[in-house]
Amino acid sequence: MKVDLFTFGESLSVFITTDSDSVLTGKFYERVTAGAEVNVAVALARLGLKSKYFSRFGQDQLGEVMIKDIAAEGVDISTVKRVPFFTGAMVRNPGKDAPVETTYLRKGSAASTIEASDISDEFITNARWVHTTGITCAISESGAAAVAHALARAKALGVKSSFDLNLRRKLWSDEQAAKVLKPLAKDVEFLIGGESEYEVVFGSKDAKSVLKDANDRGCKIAVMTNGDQPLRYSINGEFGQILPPKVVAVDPVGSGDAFTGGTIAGLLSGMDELTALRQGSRSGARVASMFGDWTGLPTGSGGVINEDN
Ligand code: KDG
Repeated sequence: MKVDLFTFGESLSVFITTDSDSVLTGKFYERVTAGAEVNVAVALARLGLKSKYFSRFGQDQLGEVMIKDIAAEGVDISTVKRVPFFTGAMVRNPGKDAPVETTYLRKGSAASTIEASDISDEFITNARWVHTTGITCAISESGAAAVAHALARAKALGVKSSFDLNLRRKLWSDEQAAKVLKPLAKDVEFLIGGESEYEVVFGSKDAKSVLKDANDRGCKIAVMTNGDQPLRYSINGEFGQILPPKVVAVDPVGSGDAFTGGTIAGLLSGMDELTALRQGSRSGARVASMFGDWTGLPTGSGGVINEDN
């Protein structure tokens, strides 16, 4: 059956201290499932659309519980692979009084063995939209090849796609990231990045010129996010900005994915680009106002946020 979104990447078990705002002193942890791509898949499912997510998980208990968490959100996870490597994790503090500090336990993880042959044409032709991120490119060379393959096949098969630069400086150097990500940031319907991500990949954070440059590279909707500050966009050469709804920021982690998911869902529901970006911005702000990557993801139907959110 046709799905609205196909995405793939690494899901992590995120261990967050509950008794202290530092991993250095915390003794108790809450575990949740998250990851840039799966967050987008869940964002669409919450809005009543059909998401399919692929990853490789370890043959371990963390893999098992994470698959259950994702399936419980209504995301189609039926074609994931279980491989003889460990399931990745991340350890962090909640960031209530101190800045969020993250540690990854993911080098050599199950998901880092994702490869281009995992992404069959069937996954792509059975979807209305394909979403990828720079994180999959950072976790391994085979992951980067899988992203390049998925974007190329989506283009060849006429399926709309998006690419979130999602630079993770703990995973690779700026030079490595720019070399791999720049050639991928082209010919997508929707390109997303933060100010410093554009600076690393495109060598400039001047929103007007760098977003126009992205349009010229075939990215129809190019967006530069900036936390709770106005997000800048350029749609086919038309530049503008959107002020995100004001909220008390509790946990910004995951809000970028909520923005992306809310926007893609809006576009798939038939909204014009600007209305879809506004919906994305609303979704991102809501997630930032609550703790956790999935907690604040709004509900809706047909890709449109319900008014009571
Ligand atoms: O975008 C939110 C992600 O950063 C978080 O869920 C963990 O995927 C993650 C990562 O690689 O940092």
